[in-house]
Amino acid sequence: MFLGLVGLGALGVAFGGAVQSRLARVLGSGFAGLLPGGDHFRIYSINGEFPVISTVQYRLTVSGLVERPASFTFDDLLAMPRTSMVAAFQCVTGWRVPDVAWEGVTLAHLLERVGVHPDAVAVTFESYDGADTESLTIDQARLPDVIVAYRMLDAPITVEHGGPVRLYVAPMYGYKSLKWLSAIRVVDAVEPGYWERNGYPVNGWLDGSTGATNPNPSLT
Ligand SMILES: Nc1nc2c(c(=O)[nH]1)N[C@H]1C(S)=C(S)[C@@H](COP(=O)(O)O)O[C@H]1N2
Ligand SMILES: [Mo]
Repeated sequence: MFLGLVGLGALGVAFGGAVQSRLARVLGSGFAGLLPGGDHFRIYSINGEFPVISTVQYRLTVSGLVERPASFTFDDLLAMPRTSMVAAFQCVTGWRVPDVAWEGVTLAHLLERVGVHPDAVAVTFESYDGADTESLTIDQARLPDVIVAYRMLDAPITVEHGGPVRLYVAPMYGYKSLKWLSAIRVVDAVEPGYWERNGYPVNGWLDGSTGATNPNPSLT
């Protein structure tokens, strides 16, 4: 009985999140920040999709200006050096969740594995939802607190939070932390992502959040 109730509670949270994201889309993302309950993640999906990908099916392709294009499995990622951190998550609309546990492999390590060409300028990201895209400069991508995450909140990343693998960009606003990460491409110019084409700054830098220094402060 107790277990049954716990299960139901979790379902309610997932369902509430999906409804919330639809409301947020209808009313504009600013609305999400006005919803009651501080310190809670609001669950977002641009197109209402919550792609369900098992860890067995999961692939992360890395291509573009690299020596050794690759398609990594979930187990490949687990076998790489593990980075964990506890850091806040902050949406540009105002909500913030402090002290979130994250675990994964640094993007810097992945880039090292595939061998980035010296003329690379930026990195772009694609999602299994077919809607979200993001980008970072190559220097931002190499920061030690930018990770390809496979655990969050001390558990495997749930579907609604973008599992099995999402990006976590600690020094920037939450919109940089693309969910359901499917592909990484190393490119020769910064390509503004979905949220940037809709008005958010390409830079997305959170001043003073992690003590890191923005390697590309002139980007707007
Ligand atoms: N694929 C995808 N990634 C996404 C988003 C999205 O809608 N789709 N929303 C972004 C925004 S604006 C925020 S604040 C966070 C929210 O993460 P959460 O849904 O796990 O709370 O995800 C980011 N990554
Ligand atoms: Mo956000």
